[in-house]
Formats: sequence, C-alpha cells, structure tokens
Amino acid sequence: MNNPFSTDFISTQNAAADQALTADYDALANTLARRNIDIEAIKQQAKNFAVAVPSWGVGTGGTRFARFPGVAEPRNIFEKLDDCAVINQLSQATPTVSPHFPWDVADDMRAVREYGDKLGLGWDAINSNTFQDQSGQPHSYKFGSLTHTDAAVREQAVQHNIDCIEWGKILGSRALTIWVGDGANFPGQQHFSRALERYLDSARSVYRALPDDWQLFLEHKMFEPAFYATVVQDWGTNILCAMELGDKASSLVDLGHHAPNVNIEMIVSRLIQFRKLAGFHFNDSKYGDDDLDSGSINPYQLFLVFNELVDAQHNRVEGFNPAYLLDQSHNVTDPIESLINSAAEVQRSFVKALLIDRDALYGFQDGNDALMASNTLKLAYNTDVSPILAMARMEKGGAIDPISCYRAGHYKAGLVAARPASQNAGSGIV
Ligand SMILES: [Mn+2]
Repeated sequence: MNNPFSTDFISTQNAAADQALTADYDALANTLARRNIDIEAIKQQAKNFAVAVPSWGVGTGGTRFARFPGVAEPRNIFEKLDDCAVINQLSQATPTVSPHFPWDVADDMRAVREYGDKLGLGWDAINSNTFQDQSGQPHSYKFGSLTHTDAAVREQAVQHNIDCIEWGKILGSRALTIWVGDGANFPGQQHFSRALERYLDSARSVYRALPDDWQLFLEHKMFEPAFYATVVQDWGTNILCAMELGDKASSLVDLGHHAPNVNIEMIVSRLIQFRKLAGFHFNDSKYGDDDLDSGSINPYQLFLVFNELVDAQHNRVEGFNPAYLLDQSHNVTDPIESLINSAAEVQRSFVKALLIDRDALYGFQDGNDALMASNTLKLAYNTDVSPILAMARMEKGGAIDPISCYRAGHYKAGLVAARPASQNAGSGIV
C-alpha cells in the first residue's frame, strides 16, 4: 500500500507525545473504571469508527460571493485521493471516500478504483450533480432538474443519475445520494404539489435503475440556491418521498440543512424509529447552510445526535446501519486539516455517547427526574476522551497529534509546483 508518510516519520512524531499520552490514558482509565466503564472496550469501538471524506471537501469550497483558491489544491479525482489518503493515514478514521459526479469522472473509472485500492481507500455513497450545468449538456438546470416542468430536462437529470450508478458500480459503491437545488424564488413561481410529484416520478425512474444491493439516499435542504421554497425542503417531505419510493430509499440528514434551532437529534430518532435513516452529512452551522467544520459551533448538538445513534446501537434496532459522511466547505483553512479535525470531532461525539450510563438514564426518564437525566448526559459529554482517540489512532498507525504531524510533513509545500491554482476544482457547497 502506498502511504503518503513513512511509518518511521509518524513514529518519530509520535515519540514526542508518547509518554504524556500513556499517563493521560491511564488516568482516564481509572476515572472511567470508577463509573464501571472499561476503557479498552471503548477504545476498540473508537478504532472501529469510520466516517467518509467527501471528495469535494479536499478542495477549497468558496461561497456564492467568491472563491479564493487554496495552496496546491487537487485538480482531479486522483489528486483528491492523494489528499484523502493523508487524512486517513493520520486520523485512521476515514477509510472511504464519497465521490461527486461529474466532478470526479475520469476517462477510465477502473483506474480510479485501482488508485484508491493502492492508497487503501474504499468508496462510500456516490453523489449526483444536477444543480449546475456542465459544458455541452443539451438542457439547462436553471429552472430545475428532476422536477423541471419540461420532461426533456427531467429525462436528462434522470439519465445523469443512472450514469452515476454505473460509475459507482465500477468503484464498488453501494449507494447513490440525490440532492437537487430545485425550488422557487417567488411565491407562485412553482406549484408545490406538482413539483413534488415530478420529483417522485423522476426519483422512481432512478430507483428502478438501482442494483438490488444498493440504497438511495435522499437529501433535503431548507433553502439555497432557491430562496423561497425548495422542492425537498425538510425531513417531513424527505421521509414521505422515501416511503413512497420503497425500502431501498431512506432519508439523509445534513446537519446544516435545517432551520436554526431545529431539534435535529429528535429528527434522527424519528428516522431511526421508522427505519428510514440513511445517514449523515456531518458539518456545523451557525445561521444557514454554512458547511462549517463538524463540532466547531455546537458540539453538544453533535453529541446529542450520537446519543440517539448509540441508543439505537445499544437497543440493536433492526437494520440500523447509517452511513457517516462529512460534508463541509473550507474557505479559510487547509481542507486536509479541517477534515482531519472534523473526523476526530465526529469520532469524539460517538465515543462520548458510548460513556452514557443508559440504564441510569432510562431510570431517570421513567422516574421523571429531569435534572438527573440531563446530568447523566452531561457527565458523559464533559468527559475529555481525547486520550482514547489519540491512543486508538496511534495503535492503528496514525498520529497522536494529527495536525502537528501533518504540518511537520510539509505535504502541500511539496506539491505547489505540481498543482498550479485552478478556478474549477470540483468542489463547493452541497
Ligand atoms: Mn450535504
């Protein structure tokens, strides 16, 4: 396997923090033992945790105002995979990539798969793109794609999704995520129910093209690019569509695609209860679809989402197997650093949720002890699990401190000449 950094380099970097980590880990082991928690079992679950990196996330995203290219941005799927391999080697938590088509189409898709294999990277859900026009396409998506009033435009968008499935089959993916930017900017512009019916008709055509062992992930978004109404705007419309389409369709939750203050963890619970949780696009948000780094604004919300996920795992909910994917847009940071950080923050929320005393929580819930129920969650949330994350990383061959290790490796400085600035880097807010 072709690793970006040598084992020796990472070991040398880790040597500086090795002793302190062991001391911190042992101290935490004692703390957790007093709460009847076996740190080794928690560490094993941390090691098994994985979240997919979005191929578009390793490029600089930009906003609708401007895009400022980053240093040595990847220009194609092969260079994106190189960057994803850096993230995975140092974090040991991101073994798969979620590609975006047509941004990631290559002349030979088998070569893409082989390149990923050499880097030890597999493939998660693939993503279609009918929210922008590609050069040379016959019909424009200016007024919609899968929901367009013109059947010819809808057929073009359906065919693109079917093409995506074919590319995904070559890569070995098992799921297609659909997000459409379709919607309206003016009251009266669009007939709500007719637009949704057109969405369902188009989605049924895509659904029929799915291989037997594939899933269809439906993604909703409250606003943007349409600022008055989007066709699949919230989890209610999303789950209705998923139920209409069939068992292979389920609802994907992008944390940034809700109105401010929406109780996302409760939506997660409902989707789990009705077997319709596809998975996540993890990110964080302050005002709207900011696509900020996971856990950077509201880490407690991320923890509460994982409380629901770990609860489902604890109760062995039938068929529970959500896809974990990052979906962020990086404008002021090195995307590699942001994605390393974010993978660790998602993993941190998972590990903290494992520390919740569920029997005690259920007891407080049944006894209507609101304060102690809340405190039970807070006890887990306030526990610093950093030593568990670092130990899990180190034992798998990753870095104790991935960001400092990455900076010491001067990875991008070595690529500046090979990767000149490009305006079209196949990245953005989705
Ligand atoms: Mn998303």
